Amino acid sequence: MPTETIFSKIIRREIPSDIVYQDEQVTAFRDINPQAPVHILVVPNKLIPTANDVVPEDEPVLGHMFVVAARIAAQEGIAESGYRLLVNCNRDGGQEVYHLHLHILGGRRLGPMVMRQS
Ligand code: DGP
Repeated sequence: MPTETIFSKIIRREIPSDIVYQDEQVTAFRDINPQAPVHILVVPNKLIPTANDVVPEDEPVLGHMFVVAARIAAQEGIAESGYRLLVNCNRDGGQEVYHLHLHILGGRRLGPMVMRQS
């Protein structure tokens, strides 16, 4: 069984967070450590630890995450100016919380997609 993270408690509203959207499939809330003026995480209510753990049965919820992200981007006023949707996977991807989530980042020019090697 995958191990629950803090996100499961947020989804169940057992700990406080700034939830901007929730339905039976996904929960979206503001990141505690925002990297841009708009930084919202869209999380499947079902615990999927990483992108590696996605299975064909998850296709509906994964598609729904994009539909919800587009709706939130419009609500936040960043749809036209643009934004970035991002999923980190495992150590090299910089994943910190092992409950799959889609970052919505926007509200400023975000710069290069990845850090350049020095
Ligand atoms: P990642 O590196 O892709 O696993 O991103 C995890 C994000 O989750 C990171 O930007 C900070 C955010 N985060 C971690 N703990 C909490 C929390 O308790 N509440 C909220 N709102 N965000 C959190």
